[in-house]
Amino acid sequence: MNSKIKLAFEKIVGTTNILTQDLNPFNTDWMNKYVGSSEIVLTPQTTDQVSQILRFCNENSLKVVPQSGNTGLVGGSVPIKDEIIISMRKMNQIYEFDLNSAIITSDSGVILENLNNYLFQYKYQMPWDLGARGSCMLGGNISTNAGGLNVVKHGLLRNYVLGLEVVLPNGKILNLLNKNRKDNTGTDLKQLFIGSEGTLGIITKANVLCIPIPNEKKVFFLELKSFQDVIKVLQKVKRNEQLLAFEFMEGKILHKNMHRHSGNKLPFDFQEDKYYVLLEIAGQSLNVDQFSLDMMEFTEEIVMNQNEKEAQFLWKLREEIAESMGKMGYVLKYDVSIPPDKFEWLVNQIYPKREGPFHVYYGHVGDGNVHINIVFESLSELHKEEDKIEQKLFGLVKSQGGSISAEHGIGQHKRKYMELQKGRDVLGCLSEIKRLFDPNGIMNPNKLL
Ligand code: FAD
Ligand code: 2HG
Ligand code: ZN
Repeated sequence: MNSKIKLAFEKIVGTTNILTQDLNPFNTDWMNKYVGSSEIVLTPQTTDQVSQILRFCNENSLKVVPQSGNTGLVGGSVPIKDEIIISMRKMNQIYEFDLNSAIITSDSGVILENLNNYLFQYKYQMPWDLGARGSCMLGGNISTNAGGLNVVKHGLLRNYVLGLEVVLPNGKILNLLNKNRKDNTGTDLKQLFIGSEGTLGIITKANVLCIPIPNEKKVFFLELKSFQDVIKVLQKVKRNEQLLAFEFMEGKILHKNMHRHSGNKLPFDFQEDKYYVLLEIAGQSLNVDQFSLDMMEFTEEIVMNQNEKEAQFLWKLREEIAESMGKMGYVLKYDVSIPPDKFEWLVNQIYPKREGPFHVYYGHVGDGNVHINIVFESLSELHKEEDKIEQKLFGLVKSQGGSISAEHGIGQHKRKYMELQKGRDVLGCLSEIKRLFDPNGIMNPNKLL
């Protein structure tokens, strides 16, 4: 790193907020699939410091990558080459929670779990939840418009973000903060930054509408004989207002993960050729009996949690899948949207008779979002297969009116399929917006667009 540049950064953030050694964790993504070669990480502590950093970078054509928890799954949060990493981890102050409006105001570098811990005293919680909750941060969640485990009930993150503070690539601070539940004053500019994966500016603060912690909840685990039965259960329970989550898992992966739980009582002796569903209902005066009865039509046995510890264990079986796949090798991950009754068909098109490398499908069936994970022994093998699989998979998804990314985003992984997904006109329009905000192309280059 050029010493003049380093000196300029020292003037802005001080020596304690510059890292130049042991940068592997910042350069490498969560899957060990994308590795950059940045020589410097900046950890600003105020919006003004972020603004000064970006102004300096813009004037000197220095490229940057905003990074929060670095749990992203599309290579968006790590540099491709030697971009400067701006880590938001030290912008971690929660300012207030307003009990009248249920709106929280916070810095963007607060970890999702810490936001929930803070809100607990008010009996409120964040409106989204995901397995990465212990590391992912508010700004990362907003920049990816994260989905997660209870979208089926609460809908998407972007509906809950009421205000933002954003620093543009030229250093200008856009004050889009807003604590009004209703604000109908023209084009909603903040929406452009939600889900734009750090390509238009850096989110420094946010106002988020929170939701009450439900009085009661119940978690169910079901074993089913076929994927068609999964869909039948979905149809049966989807119109129930208390349905909070509807997650599907192939027996193949639950069976493989059984060794992880030798001391614990599993809900089932998981079979490779069976299909499993985790359901949660939440609210007041839960009608557990009626709900169980609805599901009994399609399953022989239902396991229900008896206490909070058991609920957490049932959820662990679902949430640990992503991590357990990573332990098996290098993983190609897909998170496509497609009608739920097409999940099995889609996987069978990619691997007829389910032959090929070890692969599983699972995910948020209640949202029409399936995750397909394919494991390879080496990164080179993965890269050899990647294009072939994607051309087929994304073509099929498109032919069914689906989306090549339901929740993880585009990052560097799916960038070349944006035209297939969006079409030329829409992509052209998005590129013009990018040029307007970032004419010098310094913000997270070669990601998304
Ligand atoms: P990062 O990974 O650091 O960054 C993500 C993107 O946002 C990058 O492009 C980065 O440049 C940009 N960015 C980060 N901070 C800012 C900022 N302040 N301003 C502007 N741009 C910024 N995702 C889901 O949607 N649903 C899930 O259910 C889900 N489950 C997961 C489970 C596990 C175990 C893991 C590892 C990941 C999971 N993810 C899931 C993916 C990931 O956690 C989400 O994308 C999350 O929102 C990323 O947050 P982060 O703080 O780690 O952001
Ligand atoms: C989940 O739902 C996450 O568990 C991760 O979105 C999915 O790793 C994956 O493919
Ligand atoms: Zn997911």
